[in-house]
Formats: sequence, C-alpha cells, structure tokens
Amino acid sequence: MKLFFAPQTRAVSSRWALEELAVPHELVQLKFPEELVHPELRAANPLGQVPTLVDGDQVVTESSAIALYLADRFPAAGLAPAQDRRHEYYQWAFFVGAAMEPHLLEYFLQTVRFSEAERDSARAASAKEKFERVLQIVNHHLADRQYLLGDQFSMVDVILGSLLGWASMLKLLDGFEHVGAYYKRIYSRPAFQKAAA
Ligand SMILES: N[C@@H](CCC(=O)N[C@@H](CS)C(=O)NCC(=O)O)C(=O)O
Repeated sequence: MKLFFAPQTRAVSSRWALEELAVPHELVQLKFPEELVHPELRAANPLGQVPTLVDGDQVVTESSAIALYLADRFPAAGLAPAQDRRHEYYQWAFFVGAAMEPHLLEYFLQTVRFSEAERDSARAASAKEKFERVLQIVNHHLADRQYLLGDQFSMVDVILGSLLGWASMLKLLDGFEHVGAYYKRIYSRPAFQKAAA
C-alpha cells in the first residue's frame, strides 16, 4: 500500500488512519505544492492532489473516503462500527466534509492564503460565523461522549480530528469546551503524533 503524502495537508488524515490501523505502507513524501507533479501521483490521480492512496490496483482519493476505505479494509482493528451504527458513522463523515469544511476553507483563504489585497473581511467574518454555528452542534454532541459514536474511538474521529487540527491553528476552537477536550484527547494518540511529526 502506498500513500502520496505531504506534511501539513489533508494527507495527515490518511497517514493517521494508516497508523491507527498499524498497516505497513510506503509513504511517498512530497513537498507541497511543487512536487505534486510526481508522475506516479499524476497517473493515479489526474488532479495531482494529496492524499492519494494506491492499494494494489485500487486508487482511492479524498481524505474522508480513504479513511473509511481503510477502516473497512482492516476490520479487525474495529474502527468501523457494526451495521446498526453505520448511518451515524457516515452522517458524521459527510457532516465534516460538507457542513464544516467549506466554511473553514473559506475562512482560511480569506485570512491566510489570499494576499492582503485579495482578502475580503466580510466574507471572512461570515465564514467564521457559519463555521462556529456548525461547531456548536459538534460541541453539544460531545458534551456527554468521549468520541463521536460514544465511548469507542472510530474512523470518523480521525476525519473530524483532522479538520479540528486545522481549525485549531486558525484559533477557531476557543470557547468550545467539549470540542476542546475532545481535541486534546484524540491528539494525544500515538498514531496522530506519528502522522503529524
Ligand atoms: N477534498 C480533497 C482535497 C484534496 C486537496 O485539495 N489536497 C490539497 C492539499 S491539502 C492538494 O493536494 N492541493 C494541490 C492541488 O489542488 O493542486 C480531500 O479531502 O482529500
């Protein structure tokens, strides 16, 4: 199994998933963005994006899809729940990607990535407000749970945790008590420490 990876990108999530599962893998470390022209990466994923996972003749792109694929591929680790909890598991995976990430990305672009001249403070403020609104839902959910699905860590915690790492760098977790406690809990996991090193 081979993971095309660059530090401090969404690929950390896929590396974290591999480490949680203790899957032997080859890590193709690329400098972001200049080395994304790597021919083998381009052949596997025409967008040339990281993460891209190659597992034999299977190519998996999209960080959340990679995490869910790996949890199913290695079921003995117990990171994918039984069928009766699958709807919650998938709901959270989509919630992170569809309801949370667009606002976080917009805030990042408007406050960090764009040049000063390109930034729009009204759009930044609106993105922050929308992100905080969905983060409040997560905060409420985590008030009486250790992890998204209850007492047991699962692969959706890798998916949410990866996004929270990004949000934390942008100082967007302040004031969200239960999210903050959860974030500390999952970031102390050795698999994450290794993936983010
Ligand atoms: N939705 C994709 C986004 C992947 C993505 O945009 N990766 C960035 C790094 S965080 C990248 O490779 N950008 C280079 C490019 O788009 O050319 C995912 O979650 O995996």
